[in-house]
Amino acid sequence: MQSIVERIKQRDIRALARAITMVENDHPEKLQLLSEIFSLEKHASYIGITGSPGAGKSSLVNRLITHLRQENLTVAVIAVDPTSPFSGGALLGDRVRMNEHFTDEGVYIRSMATRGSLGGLARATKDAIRICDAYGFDVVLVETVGVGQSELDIMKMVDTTALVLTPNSGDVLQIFKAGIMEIADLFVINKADLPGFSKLKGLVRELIKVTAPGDHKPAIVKTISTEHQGIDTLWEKIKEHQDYLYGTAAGEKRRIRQQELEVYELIREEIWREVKEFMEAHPDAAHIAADSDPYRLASEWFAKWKKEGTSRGHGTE
Ligand SMILES: Nc1nc2c(ncn2[C@@H]2O[C@H](COP(=O)(O)OP(=O)(O)OP(=O)(O)O)[C@@H](O)[C@H]2O)c(=O)[nH]1
Ligand SMILES: [Mg+2]
Repeated sequence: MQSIVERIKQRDIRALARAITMVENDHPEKLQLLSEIFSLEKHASYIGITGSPGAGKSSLVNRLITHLRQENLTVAVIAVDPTSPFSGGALLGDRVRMNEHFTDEGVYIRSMATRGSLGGLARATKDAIRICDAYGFDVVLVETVGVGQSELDIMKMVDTTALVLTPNSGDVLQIFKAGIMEIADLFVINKADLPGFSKLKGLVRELIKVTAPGDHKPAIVKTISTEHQGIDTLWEKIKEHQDYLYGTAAGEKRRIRQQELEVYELIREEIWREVKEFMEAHPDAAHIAADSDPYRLASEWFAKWKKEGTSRGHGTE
């Protein structure tokens, strides 16, 4: 364990990859690893890029990488595709689109797979972000497809989330979905070369008026990623949002809230791990029938675990 963390400190890229695989596979020593990782010095900005399939997220990420490298910033990209169990397809596509950065040592691109992680893909992704941060990247970009629960979870952890929309795609419906306004720190209207840009911008502007009464109104950025247009503005707006987060009381409050949510989530995951192990090792464990009363069983098992399981001590594996 120590050696992996040591190697990460020494910027061994293979140790970084190995650590991410450990969190993906829910390795038994995961929490210890992450705790050690967390104690390392970090300073990365966490940026989320989300939006529907084909909106141009990878193209934007690719352009952003180029822009950030020109500013001498190092970048880790984590591509998440919850629809694919192995993310092979997503990675292949991204390899094509981010090809030019593959030999650059200041850029690391990784796609996340679900595998067996107890906390799911969202949990593993959050851990991977932290690992990239500890390694020393200046910016961690997270690309997720769509706006399902898993993406919302991931986006709650990043500093700044950009929602990518495209004109004439019915995309605007996305922003009416529950939770999306809450996480969109800025809107990117990509493919602005296609007709319908002004209409979409008007709609988004109206929506922001109604739903974001706070002191930080999300910006709307126009991009044409295929023509390198708007990327510098996008980065500027991301930085403005970072200034808000790290330079105002409201931003500070939001960061504390994010941290709280993460602690609760980790506790939930740890309790579940222990209860599950307890149940599986218990002689009566298999007695759940199709017509069992789930409420009664859940409270009985929880009570049983509290009584017998917690007193037996930990580390049963
Ligand atoms: N006309 C136009 N096409 C674009 C623009 N940006 C991206 N595209 C095209 O849109 C397609 C999808 O781009 P991607 O970057 O793969 O989109 P994505 O959101 O990463 O897609 P998934 O990861 O599959 O969800 C590609 O064919 C791009 O060339 C743009 O600004 N204008
Ligand atoms: Mg993509």
